[in-house]
Amino acid sequence: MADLKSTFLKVYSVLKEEPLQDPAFEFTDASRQWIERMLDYNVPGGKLNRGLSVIDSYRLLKEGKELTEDEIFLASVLGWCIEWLQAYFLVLDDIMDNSVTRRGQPCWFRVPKVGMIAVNDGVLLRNHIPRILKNHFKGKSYYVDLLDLFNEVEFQTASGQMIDLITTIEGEKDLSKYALSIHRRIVQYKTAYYSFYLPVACALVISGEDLDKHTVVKDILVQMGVYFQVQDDYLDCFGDPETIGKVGTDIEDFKCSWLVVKALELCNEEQNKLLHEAYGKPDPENVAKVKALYKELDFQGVFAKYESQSYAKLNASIEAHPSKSIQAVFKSFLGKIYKRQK
Ligand code: DMA
Ligand code: MG
Ligand code: MG
Ligand code: MG
Repeated sequence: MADLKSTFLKVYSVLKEEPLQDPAFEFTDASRQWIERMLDYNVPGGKLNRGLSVIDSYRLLKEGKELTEDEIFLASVLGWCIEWLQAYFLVLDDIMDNSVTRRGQPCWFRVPKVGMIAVNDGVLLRNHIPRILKNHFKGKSYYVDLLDLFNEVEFQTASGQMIDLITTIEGEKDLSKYALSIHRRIVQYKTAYYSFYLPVACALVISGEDLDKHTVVKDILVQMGVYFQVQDDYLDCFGDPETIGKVGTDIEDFKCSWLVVKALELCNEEQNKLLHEAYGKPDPENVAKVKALYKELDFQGVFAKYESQSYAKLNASIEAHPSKSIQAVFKSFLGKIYKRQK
């Protein structure tokens, strides 16, 4: 695993040269330095779960047959395209969520002299993806399928981000609109497709599989992605910022988080009143009131129950899948996130 990660990181240092030497632009030293710093700051510093899962899944789909060096390289390129996509979404997400830190460092837009240049950096990160795909996959029979896959998933993610954001204005002063059904729609689109479906779909495409025949795979991965985002919502409030590398902002941002939806479900009249008054306010006193309320409602316990139930349900869906190799892909993914602290 440590070995896989270091192989994967070596591919980053190869791929990073491509946008720096892109013949379609006349680089100056300053612009090349900007891109290099921007990439190093935003692309490789995460857990790399999504990217590594492409290689991992590809290997499992091959059922024990060793991957060639070339196959590992191509799977790594796709893994990095997902990490690039993630970097693009996170750079913009942190601006929109008014976040402070990411991966244990200030959000990119908070770095001195970066500011709103980060918006264009996000656009550039996004533009690098089809260029990397072109450099490595043009001419392959599945090239268009890859382009189409990345386009579809990007659209779903951006649409999810939209509903995540507009729900906070629609919900203004009307917390009663927040429900599990809305939460599910938000997280399915903003997180599940790009974080769970995309890595496995990439592995399926390079294995020569037709994605249209794998709707069950998509459904299970979406279910897993929803579980993952509920964890993210939980960690936003109860995670250790040192460990998760970011400081939560969901309460301040009036987000339709799993926690607030659950709180609305479980609270009494008095607690409901407090929630309506304090939720979505930027000052630390109100945030502390909401957190205290979550603790009063025993959210550690409520979440632990959700976590074990989701795990059991996911395992049942996995066991029902006819292919042992696809089951192995799911199990590997689930094993990486079950009871995660970061
Ligand atoms: C993030 O949701 C979704 C995308 C597409 C980046 P979020 O704002 O809850 O993520 P985070 O907690 O990492 O800011
Ligand atoms: Mg965010
Ligand atoms: Mg967000
Ligand atoms: Mg979050």
